[in-house]
Amino acid sequence: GRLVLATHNPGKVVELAELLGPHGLDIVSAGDLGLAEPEETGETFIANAELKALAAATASGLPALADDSGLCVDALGGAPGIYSARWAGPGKDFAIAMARVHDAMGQDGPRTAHFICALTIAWPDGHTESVEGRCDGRLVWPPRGDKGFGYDPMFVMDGKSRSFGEISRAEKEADNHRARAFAQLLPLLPPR
Ligand code: ITT
Repeated sequence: GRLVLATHNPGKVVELAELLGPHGLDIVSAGDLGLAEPEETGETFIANAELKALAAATASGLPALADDSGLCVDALGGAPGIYSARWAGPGKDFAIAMARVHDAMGQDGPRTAHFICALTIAWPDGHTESVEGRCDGRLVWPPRGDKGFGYDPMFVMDGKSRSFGEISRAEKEADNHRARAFAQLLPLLPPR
């Protein structure tokens, strides 16, 4: 069957396409279908994933998978959280977003943070299923490496010494918040 990837973020497309690969679905991207990006008015990751997936499923007539994710920093009371993309500004500049996080944290607080990834699959009839994955780690400064996307260069996952910006794509995809969410979503995917 066909599945719409309801995201306009190229970094997510790479990771989700890799995770979906073995499942044998025919993936179409929201961008290729010319689907509009709905405004993210939700107050939780799951609410935003649901509204993006539903908008794409309704507009396309196909099942749609959306991802809403972000970085939650303990010293900032969970910010930027659902506002992680918005902290990069209209230019989507994550060097600026990372510097904003670093400046807001100050020197002395805890360095701990986690990524959350909410995934929703929605069907054209309005049915949805949502799951959430989390990965804990700590923030480093200055950012390290140029792989990955978003906040990857400043995040070191628990158990690793290198940042998500320094490890290979395969190593990041093997275990992170998105892979953990996806593992729960697998039994809910449409058949190939
Ligand atoms: P879509 O809504 O089109 O999917 P978006 O980039 O606006 O794209 P979000 O609203 O979910 O998506 O924003 C999440 C932001 O959190 C994203 O832009 C990244 O900067 C960051 N983020 C999420 N997952 C990440 C990861 O695995 N590594 C680094 N940063 C991540």
